[in-house]
Amino acid sequence: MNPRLNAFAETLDEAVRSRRAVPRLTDTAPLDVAEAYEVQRAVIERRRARGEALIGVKMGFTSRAKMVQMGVDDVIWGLLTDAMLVESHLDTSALIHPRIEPEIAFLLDRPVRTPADAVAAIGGIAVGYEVLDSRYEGFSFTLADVVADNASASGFGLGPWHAPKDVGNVGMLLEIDGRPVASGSSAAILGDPLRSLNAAARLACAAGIELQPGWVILAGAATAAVPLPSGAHVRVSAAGLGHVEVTTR
Ligand code: OOG
Ligand code: MG
Repeated sequence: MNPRLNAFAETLDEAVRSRRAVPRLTDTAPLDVAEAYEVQRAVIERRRARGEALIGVKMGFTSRAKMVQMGVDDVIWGLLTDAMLVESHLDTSALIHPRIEPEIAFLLDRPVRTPADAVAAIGGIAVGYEVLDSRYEGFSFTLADVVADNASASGFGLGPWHAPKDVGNVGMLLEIDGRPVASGSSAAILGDPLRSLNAAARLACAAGIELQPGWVILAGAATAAVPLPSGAHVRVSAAGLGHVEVTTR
């Protein structure tokens, strides 16, 4: 691998492990978006070498709310590993400056070999949340920076799986300690989260990654993300999909 890109991967991997934010890569050397995806893959390869397994894909900036919040206006994607799956507790002291956002998740029960396979491969749908933790100082980045940083992915949690159904326009609510902090509709996700699944399938196929049975696809947040404090109780719900909760310390 190009030594500049390899050094970027090392920097980001080390930032996660040491819980210390780093300056934006693009402030230190040139980086285009295609190269940034190479860095992303190299960071994931390091995690795989430590025993983590790929279990899905996350989509980013699929809603206006997210694009406006972060000042980025292109859909991106990142990879999810088993170590990112949060059960019911999360230790925020292991993170730099975590944020949380409501998501719609798809579970695949068949491989997706071509984008046309995506919708028929849906085995379940759930409400979920994503914990973001940009490795960059000030949670600030350009498009290439955030792509290299695996789209800020840090953790995610899932509510109960439901049989495939229409989730094109369901109300979503994020509450912290009983107070509503973000709300919106799943329609904010590219008009329908199914479009995000299709986009994930297109991007994965183009990158030579086959989406596998058992993998989870996070369609992207319907609302802006909010800071995730320690000692908090978070609840994310979506109409018809129930809810998921997480307690932080
Ligand atoms: C990048 C990740 C965006 C989403 O759901 O739109 C994302 C970020 O906001 O730091 O996960
Ligand atoms: Mg997200």
